[in-house]
Amino acid sequence: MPPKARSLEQAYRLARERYAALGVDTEKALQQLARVSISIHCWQGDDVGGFESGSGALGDGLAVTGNYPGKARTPDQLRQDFEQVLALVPGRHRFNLHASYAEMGGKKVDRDELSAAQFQNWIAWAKSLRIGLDFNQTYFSHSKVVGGFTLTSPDKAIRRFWIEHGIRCREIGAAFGKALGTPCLTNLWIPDGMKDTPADRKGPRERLAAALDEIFKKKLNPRHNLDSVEPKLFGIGAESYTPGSHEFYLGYAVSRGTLLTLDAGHYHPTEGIADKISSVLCFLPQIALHVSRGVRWDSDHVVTLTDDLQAIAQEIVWGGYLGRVRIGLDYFDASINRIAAWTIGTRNMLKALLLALLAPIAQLKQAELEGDYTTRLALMEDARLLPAGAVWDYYCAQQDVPVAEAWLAEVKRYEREVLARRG
Ligand code: RNT
Ligand code: ZN
Repeated sequence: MPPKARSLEQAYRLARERYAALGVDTEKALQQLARVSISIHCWQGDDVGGFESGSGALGDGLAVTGNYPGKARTPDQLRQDFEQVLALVPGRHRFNLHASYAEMGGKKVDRDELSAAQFQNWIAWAKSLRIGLDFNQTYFSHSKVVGGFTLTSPDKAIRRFWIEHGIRCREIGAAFGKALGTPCLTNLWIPDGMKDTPADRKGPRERLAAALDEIFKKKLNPRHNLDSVEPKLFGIGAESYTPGSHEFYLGYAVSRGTLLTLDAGHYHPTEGIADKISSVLCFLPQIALHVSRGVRWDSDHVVTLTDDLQAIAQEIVWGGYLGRVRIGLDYFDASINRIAAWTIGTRNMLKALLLALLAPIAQLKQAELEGDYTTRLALMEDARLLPAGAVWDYYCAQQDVPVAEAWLAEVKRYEREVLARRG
């Protein structure tokens, strides 16, 4: 065994003993972690650009800042970049596509005409990598987003166009799930809202509920496609009113049996999503997450290992919800190397889950039951500096991906050999 591998093993062995003394089984934690699939978003790779020609620039409530060189400009480049990410992240994960990543094959296919035909390359690629795909309707960057409205538009023809888009995307999701043998989550988010105080808050919401009912009318096999709806408090140009608010979609999901997507950036700046998980899971069998990091607003910064992130992971793990929460990422930073942005965020999500898996949760819950909040707080705080890093390094080595910061050298090499040559 090379000396580096030996010291890694030794550090792990010591860590395992330290955790065992607290009643925590590190082997079991790693087995559980290895079963978690993160749905990694395609849109970090190309600044939410997509591949339709002739569609508008990014807009309709989304903004990306930065112009770091080497952005993927073709589907093949995006696939190549994502394969590099997969080589740097331990575990088996999923790829989350947007409808705007359709490959038109030279034809003009508008969003209300899309079918699985435009996604055959994606399906074949996912199959070859043995990964699952998730999907999203794309209700932005398009000329039919009129006045900031899609499904809530007062114009029936606009609503009809976007309803058709919603229906088509569910069929595409089902085709993904069927071809890949793992249910596709098709997530619906619309940018609709108003900059200033509306006179009618009810009308757009009633139109939205009716439009959604049309989109979800056809029952699809849940082994192929699962639907989710994503609420939001506000957006750029929609500061005063968003019809698709949290209450709106929570009611919708519970009454119609869809999933609900909690995005970490979609609430008041100090309002986390961690506390919502066990609340909504009292009433919904499954939910989805868009793990993101807002800085002062829904800015979609790269996910870092914050207290917020750890709280989300703790809720999922400590609540026993790993099988009921579909964890996805949602951020886009064009000011740094995009492969690094993807890798940092995904590795952080996994680290947060590992920390939660390694916490002495049985003791914490026991102390709480006994009303011994002193012990609960003391244990929680001491747990922060337990040797989780050694367990993480061991896991990366076991999963055959770079240990600790070694992944960065790989990204730098890829930047020199691939990204820098893109011009
Ligand atoms: C926007 C939503 C939505 C998008 C992606 C690109 O605020 O979070 O999920 O970020 O669909
Ligand atoms: Zn989101």
